[in-house]
Amino acid sequence: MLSGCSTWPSDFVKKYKDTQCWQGETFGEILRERANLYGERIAVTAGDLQISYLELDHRADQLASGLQKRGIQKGDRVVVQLPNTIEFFEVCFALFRLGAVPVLALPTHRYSEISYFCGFTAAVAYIIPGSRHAGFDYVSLATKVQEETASLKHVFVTGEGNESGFLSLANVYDSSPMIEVQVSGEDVALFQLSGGSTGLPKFIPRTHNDYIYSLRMSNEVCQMNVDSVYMAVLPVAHNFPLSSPGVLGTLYAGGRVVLSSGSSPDETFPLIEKERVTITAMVPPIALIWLEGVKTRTFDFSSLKVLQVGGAKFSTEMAKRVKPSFGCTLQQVFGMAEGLVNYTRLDDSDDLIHETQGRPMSSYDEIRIVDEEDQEVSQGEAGELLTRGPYTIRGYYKAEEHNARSFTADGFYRTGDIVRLSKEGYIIVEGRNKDQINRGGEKIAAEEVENHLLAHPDLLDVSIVSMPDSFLGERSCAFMIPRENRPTPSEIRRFLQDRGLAAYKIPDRIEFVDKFPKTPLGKVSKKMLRQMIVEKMTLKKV
Ligand code: OOB
Repeated sequence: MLSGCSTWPSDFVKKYKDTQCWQGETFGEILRERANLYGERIAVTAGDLQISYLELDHRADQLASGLQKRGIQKGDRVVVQLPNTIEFFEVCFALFRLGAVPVLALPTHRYSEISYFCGFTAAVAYIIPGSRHAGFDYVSLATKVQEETASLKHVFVTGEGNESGFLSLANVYDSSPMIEVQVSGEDVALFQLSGGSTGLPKFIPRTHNDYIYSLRMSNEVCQMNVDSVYMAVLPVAHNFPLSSPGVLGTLYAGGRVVLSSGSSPDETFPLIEKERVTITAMVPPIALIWLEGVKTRTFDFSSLKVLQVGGAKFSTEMAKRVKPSFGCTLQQVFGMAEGLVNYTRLDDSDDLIHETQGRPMSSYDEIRIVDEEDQEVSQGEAGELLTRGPYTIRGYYKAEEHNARSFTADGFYRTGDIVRLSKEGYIIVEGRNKDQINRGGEKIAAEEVENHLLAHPDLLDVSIVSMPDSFLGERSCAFMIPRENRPTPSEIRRFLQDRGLAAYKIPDRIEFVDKFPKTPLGKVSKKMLRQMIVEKMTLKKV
């Protein structure tokens, strides 16, 4: 395995192989098999563009060959920051074939995140959209990052036309065959990024074996098959639309992926009708917009069978509106890039679908719900969810110290989620004991943003907490103790933007205080800060 990654102990490896969870398949081989099986059938549609299984297979080969000629080898890390385009698939499958490891950045990541991803993983290449995407100039970002990152030999840009000075990916495809690379199921296929609760994001190594197993199980639970049409609304680099069952599950099943460039009803509803979409996935705020949007628009949703909602808690009240509004089954999805994914089942009772976040997709998933002393709570009580299983990692990449805290001695991942079990054994997410804000599915590690703010010369101390929000579920609120000069909130926001922090991490609200409330042990009490902001918001409403 890639150095810096923790593998499963040998008895677990044996168990997961004996039970056929891990079948030794790799993504490179899967695409080849699907191309043989489905040939001219369309694999991915994006606007007016489409690519068949056969073409995707060829294009991935040619790109792998070209990347290989430029020195990209097995185990090399490549930061991939692409929107929902066909190139995303060609790039990922080319890298899978080479045994190189895509580090899947989100399109919203900026200098602060990207420079860290490239530097920490010692990435050899960074792949970006060539033209401005969503108003952002990735070329300038890449220029700066490459100047500062010694390992970064290549920046490749996708799309038509290229005045950046970087090499166009289109010129890398090479029809001479690549030198075959031995890639095994146990190799790392890709790096997902953790939502995180500490100062810096963590890298999540997912192997071919474990990730493909998660696709197989997801496909079974979500009843994916060759007739499935999955519409990707969320950015495909994220674990949910990538693998639960997402775009990769769809390709595994021989179905068709439809890429949407946005999530608004105006973009997605006509696409559902036109492409006869059968399944799609979203975070709760998008579901809310859809539920409102459907009131004033008439489209044919009859092809839509499953609407998945996950990434953050979906309220029971909203959940109840899905079936009457769209005539399809709601599926709640509670997952994490580290592994474990819970689904409500398509034939579950309405009560389970409305009120719970599902149950683990695999019978080999082990879960424990524990109190602060790591003792299992009694049935129905709330506690922290710990998990281990055939597709849950045993450690983050090169993060020994952090791993010692995030995993138990016997390999359970501490999710930081507070959950309880319903009487049917389904999980209900109650809250969280990690220092994170879940802003409509986008995760913000409080400490990461606090560290940026502590670099501000006029701030003495900072503490960031969540505050309730009717649309996003939560937003972030930064409490600050200023020094002599008190900066204005807009100065602070600009400061963070100038440091290249992704926009969704910039605090929604800023509150100045003289001191922080403390716990009896003298630590800043985030609980009391959360109460303070709720009280302030309630007072304002009255
Ligand atoms: C998904 O993955 P991540 O890595 O962005 O975030 C994981 C965390 C969970 O630990 C939990 O705190 C929260 O997001 N979460 C939910 C939830 N789904 C995720 N909290 C409440 N209700 C839910 N339904 O978010 C992710 C990965 C794969 C599939 C789906 C979501």
